[in-house]
Amino acid sequence: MQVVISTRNKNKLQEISRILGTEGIETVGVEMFPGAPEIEEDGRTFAENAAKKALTIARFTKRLTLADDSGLEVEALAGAPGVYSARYSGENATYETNNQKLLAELAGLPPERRTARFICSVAVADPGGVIGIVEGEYPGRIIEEPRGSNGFGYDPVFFSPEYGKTLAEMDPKVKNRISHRARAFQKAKELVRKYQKEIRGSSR
Ligand code: ITT
Repeated sequence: MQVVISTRNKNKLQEISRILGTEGIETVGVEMFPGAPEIEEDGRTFAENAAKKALTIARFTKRLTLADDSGLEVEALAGAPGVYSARYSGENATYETNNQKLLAELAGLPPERRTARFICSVAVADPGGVIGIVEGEYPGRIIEEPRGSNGFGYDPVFFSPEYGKTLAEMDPKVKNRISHRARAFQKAKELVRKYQKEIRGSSR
């Protein structure tokens, strides 16, 4: 079974391929389909953006497609950066400038006021429509200085109390087992399985 992953983010594609690969679901990135449309992420929620990304690419590729929209919600910032996580520090944002902005916004706040969570919404769609949307989250807090070099995005400033380290200090294998993305894609796997069964059933 092959599914298309509607992302242009190589780090995300790698994590997703590893998560789904353990169940024998083969992934192919949207980059393999020349001319695939760029999708404007203009939804108000992660779920809306994930659904738009999955459906647009399912229609273009005519294949079962999974898309995730993910980001960081910081409690003291009323849920920001949220759906703007990728471009938090502006048009030319990099992971580093986003982390710098986040640390500046939280400067002076004590650890107990720096709680945050990563959220990941995954939508599954075929050319006929969206089949389902699931969500996973991972709780933690923002530390004062980046630590570690694994992962991507906000990983170096996101501390997991459960493991006593940042996600960037964590073995990627562990992150791929416990993260918001892992949790959401575990649920998405079930949707893919159900879809496979129904397709097989209806072609008999
Ligand atoms: P696509 O839209 O092509 O999938 P993207 O990087 O724009 O790629 P998102 O819209 O989902 O992806 O933005 C998610 C941003 O949230 C991402 O750029 C990171 O800054 C942050 N993020 C998401 N998951 C993360 C993770 O596991 N670790 C660290 N940061 C993460």
